[in-house]
Amino acid sequence: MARRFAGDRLVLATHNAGKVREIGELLAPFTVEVISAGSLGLPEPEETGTTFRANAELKARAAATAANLPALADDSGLVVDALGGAPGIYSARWAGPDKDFTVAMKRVEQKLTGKKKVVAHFVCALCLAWPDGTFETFEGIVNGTLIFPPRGTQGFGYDPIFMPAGHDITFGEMEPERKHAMSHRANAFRQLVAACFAA
Ligand code: ITT
Repeated sequence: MARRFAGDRLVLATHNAGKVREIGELLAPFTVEVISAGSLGLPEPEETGTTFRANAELKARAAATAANLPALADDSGLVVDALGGAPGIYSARWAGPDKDFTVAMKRVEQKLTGKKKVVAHFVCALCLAWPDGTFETFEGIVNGTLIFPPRGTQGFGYDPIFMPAGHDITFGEMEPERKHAMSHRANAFRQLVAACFAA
């Protein structure tokens, strides 16, 4: 049995503005006050894990301890089979110190050297941790293909090159509500809600 979330305040342990927006939208139906990591001045822990799950747990547990409140962290990324799973857990790092995802998407395109239909998936691990050290983790994925050049200005990160399976537009071209109906993050979030939030 997963531990239930009984509080009314939650720290969102991410410094990524795209995630803050999306997780904020997913949490909107719940009566919980969301406190940003930035407003508490929480440091960004070094992501030393070798899996999405491990990195989500490390970030959530560090934030819960530092803030003395339950904390929710997200570790996610783009997994490209033809690149041996890259950029994977290093998805943020491929954007370089300036966090420029035009650069990151270009790097992916260059490494694919002209391959046309490339399958890929996004992964999202969400971890809810409590100050006493307990935590619950959930993972979601969404399958799709990559398309170049990038399309659309919605979303964030690698969204403009990712076309979810069964759709003919990229996440970058999709309204947020449609992305939330199928995304890796929404998928992990549904599991979290069912296990920890639902009555
Ligand atoms: P935090 O650790 O502070 O949460 P981060 O950006 O460093 O922020 P990650 O290490 O989890 O987070 O990096 C994941 C990267 O994968 C992220 O920077 C995005 O570029 C990309 N990514 C994750 N989810 C995505 C989505 O829904 N759409 C597009 N790109 C996504």
